[in-house]
Amino acid sequence: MAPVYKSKHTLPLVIIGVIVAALTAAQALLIDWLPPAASEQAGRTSTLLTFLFWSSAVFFVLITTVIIYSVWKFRAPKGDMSDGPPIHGNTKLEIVWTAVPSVLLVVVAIYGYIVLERNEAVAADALKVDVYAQQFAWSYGYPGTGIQTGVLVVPEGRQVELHVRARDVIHNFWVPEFGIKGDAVPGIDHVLWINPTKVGTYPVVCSELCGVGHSVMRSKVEVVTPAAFQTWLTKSKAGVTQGTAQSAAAATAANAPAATAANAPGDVAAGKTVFEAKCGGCHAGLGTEAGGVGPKLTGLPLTLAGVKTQITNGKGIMPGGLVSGTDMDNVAAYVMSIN
Ligand code: HEC
Ligand SMILES: [Cu+2]
Repeated sequence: MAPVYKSKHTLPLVIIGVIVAALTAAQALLIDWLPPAASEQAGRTSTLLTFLFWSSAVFFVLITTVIIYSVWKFRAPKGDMSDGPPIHGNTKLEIVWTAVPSVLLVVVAIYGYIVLERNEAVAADALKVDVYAQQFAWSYGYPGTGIQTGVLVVPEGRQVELHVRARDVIHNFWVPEFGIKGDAVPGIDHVLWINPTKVGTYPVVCSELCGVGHSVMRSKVEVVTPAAFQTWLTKSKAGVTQGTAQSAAAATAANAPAATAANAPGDVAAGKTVFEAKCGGCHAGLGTEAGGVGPKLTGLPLTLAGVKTQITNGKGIMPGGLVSGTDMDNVAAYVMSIN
């Protein structure tokens, strides 16, 4: 029977190609490279990334296959010290390997531009939130409401316009699930747009080395339903709670006297929430464990007044003024309760 392949190179090239393609595809498909997208921006960016990845994968497989085959097939025999045959260019090949990447690059440039344009399209009803970064904590302000929190609360399905600022050194605001990150630079108002699509709690990470506490500079973003957001906003505005949307919901569910008692000055439970948001980055295990940037706060000769002075003024690496007012009373009460 006549051989079905046109050249003696075809079969080995196909075999090597299949193996390289299988290994490449396995890496692509078996590893979760990106977290599930929780914003419109993340969805577009990961589709672009998938397109880039698979176009690269095709060329990677083609080129690697030819290289592996050539290295094996055309290697110099043992003891052969002679030069290889002189080969001077191949016009057809050169045109092809210039034209194909050029077309691909233009396609990627246009596609990338479209994604960027859509990701940064500003909605008329965007919710403006100030994001403050400082060693080693995040805080958020809602302009016109007086609300300051340690957890970013945003409604699902509405654009959030984040104004990212730094109070000391350069930090970087990053929510992996949102597919967006941006530097917080002292003196610069860096604007990021995010359209959250999925209710849930996601981590906020500092992704710019900013000092000893960098690795613990974390906070949370809660994406809640528009109704829950309104409830949280109203409660927070009234100064009833400075906690999270969940605690606001809990306060709503509870009867009125309980809600009042839970937020009376010096409340330990409320203080714990504040501690988690503002102090937990440095004091590990909610202040009960060693190993953070700051010391373990149990078994120390602390006084309530001393703790408040320390929170106001700061000490060493610990910045002063992280909390004030009711939050200060509550967090001080929490510290005394674990001490
Ligand atoms: C940036 C990291 C950081 C943050 C954020 C932080 N601390 Fe500290 N904390 C420290 C360090 C470091 C010390 C030790 C300071 C020293 O003795 O030089 C400390 C010390 C303390 C002490 C005194 C312990 C003692 O030995 O007297 C208390 C109380 C305390 N922190 C409470 C808090 C509270 C409450 C918060 C939140 C409002 C907070 N810290 C936020 C880093 C931090
Ligand atoms: Cu940082």
